[in-house]
Amino acid sequence: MTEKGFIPLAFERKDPESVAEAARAFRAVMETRRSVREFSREELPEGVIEECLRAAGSAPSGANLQPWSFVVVRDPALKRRIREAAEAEERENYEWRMGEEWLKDLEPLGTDDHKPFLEDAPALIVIFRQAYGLEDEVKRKHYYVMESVGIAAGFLLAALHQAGLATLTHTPSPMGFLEEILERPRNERAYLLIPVGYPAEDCEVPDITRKSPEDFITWK
Ligand code: IYR
Repeated sequence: MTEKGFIPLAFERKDPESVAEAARAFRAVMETRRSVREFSREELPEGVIEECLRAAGSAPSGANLQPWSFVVVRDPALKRRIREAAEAEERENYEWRMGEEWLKDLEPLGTDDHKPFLEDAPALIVIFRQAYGLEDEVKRKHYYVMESVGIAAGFLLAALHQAGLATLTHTPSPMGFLEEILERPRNERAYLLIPVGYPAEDCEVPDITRKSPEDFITWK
C-alpha cells in the first residue's frame, strides 16, 4: 500500500464494443447466482478461497483503512459449535422475535431454524467489521465501516460465484456468538456469515423473480 505520493494509474483501456460486451457478460454471470441452502460436503479446490478473499480485500474503503477481517472456518468442531449457537438464536427468532409479517415474507424462501448448511458446507467465511482500528491497544477512528464492509462482501460474493462456487449470505441474529467462538478482538463485530461450497446434488432453490430494470433504475 502506498501511503504517500502518487503513481500512474494502471488502466487497461478497451474499445467501446469490448466495454459493452464485458458488461453484458458479467451481468449474465451474476444473474445466475442464487443463494444456496443445501451444500455438498465436497472439499474445495486449493487456494480458491484465498484468491476470492484477496479480491474482497481490494475493495475501496473509508480513508483506505480497510475496516474488515475475514475468518475462514473449516474445522468440523468449530462449524458444529457455530451451527448449534446459530440454531439456538434462530429458534427464538422463528418462535417469537421475528413476528407475523416477517415470517410471512420469508415463507416463499422456505427457511426455518434448522441450519445444516453450517456443518455441510466445507468452509464458512465470517466477515467482521472493525468498528474502530486497534493496533497495540491503540484505538484509531474508522470511517464508513458499514459501506466499506458491504462493498467488500459484494466483491467476495461475486468472486466466489464467478469462480464456480455456491454461497449463502446468512445473518443468524444476533451474531455476537461468532465474536466469542472465533475469539475476535474487542473492536470487531460479526457482519455476515457466508457458507461456501458446491451445491448438494439435489439442491433446489425457490422460484423467485427479480425486478425488471425499469422498476429499479431511473434515468434523468
Ligand atoms: N436469519 C434467519 C431469518 C431470515 C431473515 C431474512 I430478512 C432472510 O432473507 C432469510 C432468513 C434465517 O437465516 O433463517
